[in-house]
Amino acid sequence: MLRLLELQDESDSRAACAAAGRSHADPNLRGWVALLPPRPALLHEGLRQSGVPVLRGETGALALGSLSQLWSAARSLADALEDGGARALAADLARRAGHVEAPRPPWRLPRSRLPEGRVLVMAVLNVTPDSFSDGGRYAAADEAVEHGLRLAAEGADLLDVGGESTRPGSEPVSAEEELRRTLPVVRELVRRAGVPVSIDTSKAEVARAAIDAGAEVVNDVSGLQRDPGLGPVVARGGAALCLMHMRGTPQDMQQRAVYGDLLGEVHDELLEALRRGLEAGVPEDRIALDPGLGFAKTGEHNLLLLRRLRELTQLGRPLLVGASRKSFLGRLSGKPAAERLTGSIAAAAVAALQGASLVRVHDAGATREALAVVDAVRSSSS
Ligand code: HH2
Repeated sequence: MLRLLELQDESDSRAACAAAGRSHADPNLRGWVALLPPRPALLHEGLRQSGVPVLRGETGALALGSLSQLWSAARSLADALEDGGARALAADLARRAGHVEAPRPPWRLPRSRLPEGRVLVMAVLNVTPDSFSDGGRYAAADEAVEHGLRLAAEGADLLDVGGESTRPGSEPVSAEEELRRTLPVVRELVRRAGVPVSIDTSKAEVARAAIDAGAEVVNDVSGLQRDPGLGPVVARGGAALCLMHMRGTPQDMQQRAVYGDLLGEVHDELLEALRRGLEAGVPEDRIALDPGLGFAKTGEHNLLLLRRLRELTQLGRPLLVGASRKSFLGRLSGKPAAERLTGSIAAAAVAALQGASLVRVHDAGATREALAVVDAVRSSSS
C-alpha cells in the first residue's frame, strides 16, 4: 500500500483520511499527498526530518507535500535509510512522484513511431452488427475499410478495429466470427491507412492472426484476465498492448461496479494487469493502461475517474481513455449515442488535461481539432 493522491476538494480530503484510518476526517487537506503504510515508522520519521509533514492513522499515514518535495525527500531517503523495507518504499515513492511530474511516457510500437508532444487519437472502427453507437454501420469489410481510411485522413493516429461488441449485456462471439469480421479489414488498413492498426480483442487466436496481418497493437478490454494465451501471443508477436481495467464480463460487469475506494482499487487492479503483461514477456515500454470508463463503472465512477485521472500517471505508463459516446454522456446531455459528439469532445479534453496520452474516439477529425487547443493551452508558457 503506497500511492499518491491528488486531493482536490473536501470529499477527497475526507476519503484520504479514511484510507489512512485517521479518527478525525480533516476536510481541508489539498494537493498531493502520499498514502503510506502504517509502518515502518523510520520512513515517516525520515520524511518529517526532510520537512514533509506526516499525519498518522490506524491503517496508514499521509505525507503532505508538493510532488517535487515528496520526490526529493523520498529520493534522499532511498539512499540514506538503512532498513531495506523502508528504503524500498522510499524508492517507490520517488519513482511515482517522478512519473506524475514527467512528460507523458512514449508508447513504443513494433514498426511505427507514434508522434510525441501531443495527445493522440485512437479512432474506433467497429466491424460489428451490435456495437452501441455504430453497430451495423460498417459491418461489410469494404465499408469498414473506407471508414477507416476516412478516419486516418481526418487525423487519427491509430485505428482500433473491433469485431465483438463489449457494451453492457452484449453477447460474446466466437473467435472464428471475430476473425471473419476483422481480419480482411486489418489486412487492408495495414496496407493502405498509413497509420498503425490496433486489434480490439481479448482472444489469443484473434490477436495472433491480426498481428500476422500487420496489427501493431492489441487492445484487450479484459486486461489479460480472459485468455491466458493472449499475453504470450502479444509478447512473441512483438506487438504493443493496451490493458484496460474491468471486472467480470460485459454480461455481468455492471453488477460488479461496487468500490470502497474507486481510485485505489482501479490503481491496484491496473498494476496487477501491468504485472501480468510483464510476466508474459511484453516489454514495459510497449504497454499502455486504460481505466475502462463504463466497464464495471457507474456514471458517477466515470466522472470521478476523469476528475482524478492524473493520479494514475504514477503507474508510469501512457494512459488511454475511452469516453466517446458512452451512456454517462447521454445521461448528462439527454442525447442518443449518435448525437454525443459535443459531450465526447468535452470528456476527451478533460482526459487530455488530466494526463491521458491517448483518447479512443469515434469522431477523429473533430477530436483532433479540439485537442490541438488543449495541447496549445498545456504547452503555453509565461
Ligand atoms: N471501450 C469500448 C471498447 N473498447 N477499449 C479501450 N481500451 N478503452 C475503452 O474505453 C473501450 C475499448 C466500448 O466502446 P465501443 O467500441 O464504441 O463499443 P462496443 O464495445 O459496443 O463495440
